Amino acid sequence: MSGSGTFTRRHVLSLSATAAAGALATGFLRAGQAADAGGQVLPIPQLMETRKGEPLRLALRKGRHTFGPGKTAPTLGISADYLGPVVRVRSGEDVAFQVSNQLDEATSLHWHGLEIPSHIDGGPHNEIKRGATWSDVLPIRQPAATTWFHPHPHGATGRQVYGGLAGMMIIADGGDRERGLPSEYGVDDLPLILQDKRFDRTGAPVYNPGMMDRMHGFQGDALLVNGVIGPVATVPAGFVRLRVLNGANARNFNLRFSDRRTFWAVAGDGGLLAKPTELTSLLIAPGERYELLADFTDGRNVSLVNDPDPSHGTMAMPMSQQSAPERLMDFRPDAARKPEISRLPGALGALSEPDVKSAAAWRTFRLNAMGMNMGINGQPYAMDRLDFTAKLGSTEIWEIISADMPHPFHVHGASFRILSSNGRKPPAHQAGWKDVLLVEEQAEILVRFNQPASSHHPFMYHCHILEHEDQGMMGQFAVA
Ligand SMILES: [Cu+2]
Repeated sequence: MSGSGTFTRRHVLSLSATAAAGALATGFLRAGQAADAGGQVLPIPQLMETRKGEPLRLALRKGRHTFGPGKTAPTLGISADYLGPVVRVRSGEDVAFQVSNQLDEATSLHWHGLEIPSHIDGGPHNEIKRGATWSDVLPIRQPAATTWFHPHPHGATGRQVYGGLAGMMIIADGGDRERGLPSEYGVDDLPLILQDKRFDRTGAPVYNPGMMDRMHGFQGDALLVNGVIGPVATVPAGFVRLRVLNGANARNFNLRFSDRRTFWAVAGDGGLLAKPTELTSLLIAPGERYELLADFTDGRNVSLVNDPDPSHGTMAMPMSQQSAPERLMDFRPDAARKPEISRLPGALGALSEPDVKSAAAWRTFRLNAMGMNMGINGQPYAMDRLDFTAKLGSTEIWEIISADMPHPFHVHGASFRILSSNGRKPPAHQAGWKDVLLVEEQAEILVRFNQPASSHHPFMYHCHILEHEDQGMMGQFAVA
């Protein structure tokens, strides 16, 4: 068995005893650190909101951060030591941003999930040089959703995101109270940014992808929520909204509660579903977001756990080396805090059937490894090659084929509906608008092009396993 397998086994926790959750079984314990009996409190990123006449200022900078009971390590962050603030904007508003690059290298800041024109999308063509500041206004013209932002410089995205450069953006529309959805940030509306890391003996995160990591994506053996290992959240004993973002470089998370209680998906990448969708487990791929409702009305402590990844490629072999559930975090309902929401909401919004007949074109994208490169349709990404042009205002059907292993496929500046996935209709929680889809073998999506992109400044489509993206599993298109 490989070293990583041994390491994984070492921090599998007994799920029978949530009380034992304090035993943070990580590499840190090896370093002689005593485990904090309760685990760290779940960090809630600072909420940043728009104020009239003032741009939102984000600084991409170096920091120092403590991931668990261990030494503080050098990290990267966005106006923070690790990760960034949660930026909350309103649907319909124009939001001015100033993004300053205080790193030692060039970067960019991509607004993942925002439907905005390509010249402000923050892709590889939007380079922010070392020491420079990018300023522009983002017109928010889409429904309420959970989106995020992270660097996208070609070839360095994996390293920069792994270092800590990522933040969540919430698009709000003011309708949550009426819908009966929890919306008090940090109380019953919690951001959960899921990641994984490898640590060295000093507790510093390591990013040194070897050949196997470049093939399969760089996965860590310690699981993090909002930048810490095994945190604990105290929550009202009612319904709580969890805005889950998979911000890992390559790992799929397969979530469930330790007591197998049901929970509900209320939104996917692009916004609300028609109604809450009951689930007992949820697979979430890198780049994807789901808004979940968890029911803590029984007042019992419960853990969120990660089961082995069931996804498989054309070889029908599970990708996961993990063999047992691993604890992600604990929830402790506080009966003294009166819950704002104690009932499951009914209808959330209207969602029309995908209009397949309207499609103006059909395209096929085959995602494949090409020796030491990764590519799409036999070509690695080239910044000066335009792969195609879509018509502004049109829709197209795209067939995506994962030629070897599952790849999370992401499109910039355009949302899509899933028509089929491995030959089947999508499950209800994937029936809404999306911008990332884990393609295990083959999928068909209906993509809508509402935002313009010039040939000099195209939109990206790519695998969201960041090591694959950095090695060229990416293409670019204009919309005109
Ligand atoms: Cu991939």
